[in-house]
Amino acid sequence: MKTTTHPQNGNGSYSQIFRVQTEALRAMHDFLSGRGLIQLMPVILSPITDPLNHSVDDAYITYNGQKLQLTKSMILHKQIAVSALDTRGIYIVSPNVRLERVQSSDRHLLEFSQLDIELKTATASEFMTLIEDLMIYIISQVKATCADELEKLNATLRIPRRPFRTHTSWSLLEEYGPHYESEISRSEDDLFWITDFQREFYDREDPEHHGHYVNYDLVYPEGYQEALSGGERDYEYYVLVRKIRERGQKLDDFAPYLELARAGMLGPSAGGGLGIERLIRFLTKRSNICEITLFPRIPNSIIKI
Ligand code: ASN
Repeated sequence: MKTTTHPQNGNGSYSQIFRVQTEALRAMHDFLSGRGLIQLMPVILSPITDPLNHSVDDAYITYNGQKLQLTKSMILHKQIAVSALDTRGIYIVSPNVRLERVQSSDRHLLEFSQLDIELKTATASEFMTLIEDLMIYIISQVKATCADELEKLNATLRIPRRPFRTHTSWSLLEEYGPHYESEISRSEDDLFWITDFQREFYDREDPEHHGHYVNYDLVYPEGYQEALSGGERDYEYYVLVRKIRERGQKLDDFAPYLELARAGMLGPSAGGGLGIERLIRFLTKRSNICEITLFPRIPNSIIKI
């Protein structure tokens, strides 16, 4: 088992990297608040969290006899919040803990930050348009404010052109096989979308095409892979119950969320989550995600500090 060293990158580039991060976060807040979205604070402890589409070890704590999980993503709270509030949409910079089982990876951290966004009553295409504008804005702002830093980091950024190209997951599976996302990420030179994945119960099933989903991943070019994943949401009690059962998951694990659904307190929305460390890795063109965090939590290694 590896032991993580500190600091990780050892090449004096932290100050440039964190300046890029600061400007990227500023651009994110300016853009989203300018579009009328409101910022919420994160939730870290809850009896419910995202079941995810891949298995990780659960991070539980017990408090006052109650078993609580650390947040894997704020999807369920995000859906509840956007339904309750009178707003166009919400965003949260949220810490996520995912105790990954991968042996080694240049793009996974056990603890990372996710920019979670959810738009009330939006369609997938409205959400995707917002994200295209957001990514163009962040990249343009970083290019304009961090020219020296990018030069020192030897990072060249292209401003992507709209609309971003779109592929379906099943057409890519046919063309490239099971590792299609990494393969196509290497061959594209602009950000692009992959749509229609079979995954978590909260992503909306396409009512017109059985077995298809109204969801998406935004993917970086040059081999940097996934930027954001999300979808339109299912919110009706009986639909959610059927889909949780179909996935072999327990209704009890989502009881407070399902109670709200049964009371009609969830509504239609579309959203997604953008990994902040992956964004900074892409903007600074670092090869390994642990180069852009001071205290990296790397899968399958000892955490020293
Ligand atoms: N953030 C994602 C979403 O909004 C969920 C996730 O991270 N698994 O759909």
